[in-house]
Amino acid sequence: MGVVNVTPDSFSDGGRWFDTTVAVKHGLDLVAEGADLVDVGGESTRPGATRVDEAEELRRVIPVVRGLASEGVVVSVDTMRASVAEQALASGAALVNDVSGGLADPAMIPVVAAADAPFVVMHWRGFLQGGNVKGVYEDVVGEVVDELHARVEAVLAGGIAPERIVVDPGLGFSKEAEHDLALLAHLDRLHALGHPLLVAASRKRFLGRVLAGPGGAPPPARERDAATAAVSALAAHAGAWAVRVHEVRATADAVRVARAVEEAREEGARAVRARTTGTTPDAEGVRGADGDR
Ligand code: PMM
Repeated sequence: MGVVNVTPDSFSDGGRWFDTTVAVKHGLDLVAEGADLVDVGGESTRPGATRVDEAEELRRVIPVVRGLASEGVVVSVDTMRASVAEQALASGAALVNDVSGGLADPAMIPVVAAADAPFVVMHWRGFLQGGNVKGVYEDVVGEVVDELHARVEAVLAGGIAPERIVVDPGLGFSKEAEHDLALLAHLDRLHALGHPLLVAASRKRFLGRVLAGPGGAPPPARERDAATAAVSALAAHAGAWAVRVHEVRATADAVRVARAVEEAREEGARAVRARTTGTTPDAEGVRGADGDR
């Protein structure tokens, strides 16, 4: 999932894609680099950001959604507002990505349910006005899993079909670096919620912390893409459905390699099974004549 932030103030790429034509071109470039879908957002969610009003969010997002969808791009809309989600879906968006998991706007779940659209439910503990508040955990993985489970239940109760729900740990949202790393170390527990998993680590603060080392200065957001690609490989290996990134090429390569390694592991397991059961790997289709592997 490639990111197009149509904002003047996102922490990672603020202002670069603020113009509609430039934003659409950027989304198409991300697809050419390997993105399967493009996430379009018009409101920065960085800590302390002031909310944009509805009219301005619509003005930023809808033309970009329409422009990309008309080119055949699978578009996701990154919004906490039901009205923006509704108009984006009507303009060709295929998926709604709500960092509040439906908490910020009570009309969101009904709108998504009525459209029968896929819905990303992110772990969220509220607006982060005044810093990284509410980021206190005793057991971050357990608490995030439990809180996401509760949101999934609410979303299901609101009429969104189970197969439409994607879950996301919300890296960096009310979380310090050690929380983000613990969540990445235990993606299997998020996976166990039984829904496709989206991981959005791209350029985030915890990567800056890791790269800085003890006492060092974190590199700026745009110098965190190699680290992002590394997390993408790890997330893909852990079974993530998608990774949300600003720079697609490196991540697309990382995901391809992770997939190839996974396939080699599966082939190895098949070969071992074949040895112990007497069937040949070819008989199991490892190198099938139909060329489908
Ligand atoms: N993070 C940001 C924006 N949208 N959506 C999902 N599902 N998960 C996230 O972690 C997430 C998101 C903030 O990052 P940006 O400002 O670089 O887009």
